[in-house]
Amino acid sequence: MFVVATAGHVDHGKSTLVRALTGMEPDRWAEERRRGMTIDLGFAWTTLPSGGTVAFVDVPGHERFVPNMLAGVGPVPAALIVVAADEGWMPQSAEHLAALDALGVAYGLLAVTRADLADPGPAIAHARAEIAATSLGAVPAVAVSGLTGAGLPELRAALDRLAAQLPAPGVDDPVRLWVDRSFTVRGSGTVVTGTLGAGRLRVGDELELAGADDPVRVRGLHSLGEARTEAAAVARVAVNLRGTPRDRLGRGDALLTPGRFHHTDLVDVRLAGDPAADLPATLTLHVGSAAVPVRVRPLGPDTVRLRLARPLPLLVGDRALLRDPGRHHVSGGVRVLDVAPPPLARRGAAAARARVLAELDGRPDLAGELRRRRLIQAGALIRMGVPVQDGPVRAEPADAGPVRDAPAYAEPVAGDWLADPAHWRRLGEQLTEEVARHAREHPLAPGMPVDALRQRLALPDRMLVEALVRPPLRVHAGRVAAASPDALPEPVARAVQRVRAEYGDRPFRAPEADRLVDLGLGPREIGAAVRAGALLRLADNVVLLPGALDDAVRVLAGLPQPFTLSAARQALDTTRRVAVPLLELLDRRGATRRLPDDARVVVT
Ligand SMILES: Nc1nc2c(ncn2[C@@H]2O[C@H](COP(=O)(O)OP(=O)(O)OP(=O)(O)O)[C@@H](O)[C@H]2O)c(=O)[nH]1
Ligand SMILES: [Mg+2]
Repeated sequence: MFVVATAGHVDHGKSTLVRALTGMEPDRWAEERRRGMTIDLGFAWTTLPSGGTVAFVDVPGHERFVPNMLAGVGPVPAALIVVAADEGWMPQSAEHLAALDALGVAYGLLAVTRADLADPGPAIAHARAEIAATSLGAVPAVAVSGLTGAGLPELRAALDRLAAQLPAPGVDDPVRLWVDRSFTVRGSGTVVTGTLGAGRLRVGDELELAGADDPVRVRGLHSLGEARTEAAAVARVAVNLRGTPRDRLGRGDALLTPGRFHHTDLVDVRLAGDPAADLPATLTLHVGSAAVPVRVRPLGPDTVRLRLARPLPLLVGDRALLRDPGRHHVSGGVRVLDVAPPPLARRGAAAARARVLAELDGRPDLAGELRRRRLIQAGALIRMGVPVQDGPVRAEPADAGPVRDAPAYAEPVAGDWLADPAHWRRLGEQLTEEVARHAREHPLAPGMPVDALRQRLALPDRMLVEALVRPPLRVHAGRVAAASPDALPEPVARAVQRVRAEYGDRPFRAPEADRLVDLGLGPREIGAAVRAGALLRLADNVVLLPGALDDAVRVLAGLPQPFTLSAARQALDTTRRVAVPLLELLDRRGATRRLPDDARVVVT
């Protein structure tokens, strides 16, 4: 299926043409039929000569109903522009065309209707010239009469050719279904309709609805009047929602694949074409089927910041339209550059931001996003419309070209955190410096707490601190410190050296308490040396050199088993002060076992 929206001045024969092509009535309301004028969107479809299906979104031409028209064309990438042969190009012909241009619609057809009333030649020439100057470019033109049926076969063939040109939809992309109608069906509840431009919907799916805490559930699906279990883009769909009251949603809301869209009320955008210098401070932003008042803050020559009156699920690269509802005037198209822009608090921030925006073109750019954001979770980027790994790239209008040279994949640095490589390197260096500075200022502390580092480096997650730690640094017990004893503060290292020199040949003699004081080894210094593996602590103020445990086991194994404390003390040539805690430590480590009579054996 492909979907085409009509466009054109009031009374130029859009609905008549749709009716003649499909045999269906696009004017759904009695009031429309009574007044002979379309007020709201109409929907109809037919089979083309190729066997394919075309669905029409028929829009009103009257200037009062331009917002309805925009809700219809917003999600639709192709247009059937209708001009009456006897009236020619008119104000809403121009406004509708400006809207299509602003939205970047690149596929279309011109139908000059009422060709039974006047020579269609001049209207065709004028309209084609106007259209050629827009995103639609040169379009095929067909002269028709909705009254006599002349030209309809040619128009059907032209619709088939148009369908063949349209880019294939991303059927695996996330769903963003802009609601254009909602109503209640007795016995079924709330039903919404829309044009599914990408992705697929299935009965039973859970979808996200902006502003709702709970997901909504698809209870039933219809497309072209028939019940389906699944509908894939492109399609007109009617979605029956389970347990969602009718007043919870309506035109301008969107049903979304959960977790794939960022709801934003602040976007930086580029104005298309030659932006008017005097853009009003408040305008209406039209995107998808939504129309939201916005405040406009100029940034660069063609870039502005928009503050939306309510958040919308927007993606980088989205096309939208700004309109001045008071003046019945399309101010122009915009392309979304950033859906999570930084606040502009500091002096000069707006100018700096304008320079950044000058470099952006609305094409998702992973490397650029990482450079600007430095550190971000992959999920957050995906919700902005920036793919973080190889995958289907969103269908782009013809002018957008291929996605620029950017790494198609970024390796997370921790969890799902992605980092700009240069920033990550700098953070690593900063961490090393912070740990060294901390060690200088607190020489006896067992390293710098991970949380203190997280704060110093302004990191959002402890996990990132731990991922930044590289040898010789290591994380131990919530602190980051050098792993090697070489990192001992100089006086402690010297004291340990003295202990080694004095006690190296009497490995089971521990320095007396007053000797430790002489050496400058207080409890904190001993703690630092023990953590660095330079000393072994048996009890308060009882330390040996590392390796003493293994040596002791060797000596004790040479004794007749079991052995007493006194035998051990003599064999080790030491005192009770050392022997008692030493044996207890060996017991705890399972190297010796204490028997009921207090004798011990070496466990082999
Ligand atoms: N003679 C002749 N009359 C036509 C033709 N197409 C439409 N009309 C008449 O023109 C009038 C307007 O036609 P619609 O189809 O309602 O026009 P529209 O563009 O849908 O109008 P809006 O939806 O209100 O913008 C009706 O009276 C139609 O009967 C045509 O090809 N030939
Ligand atoms: Mg109509």
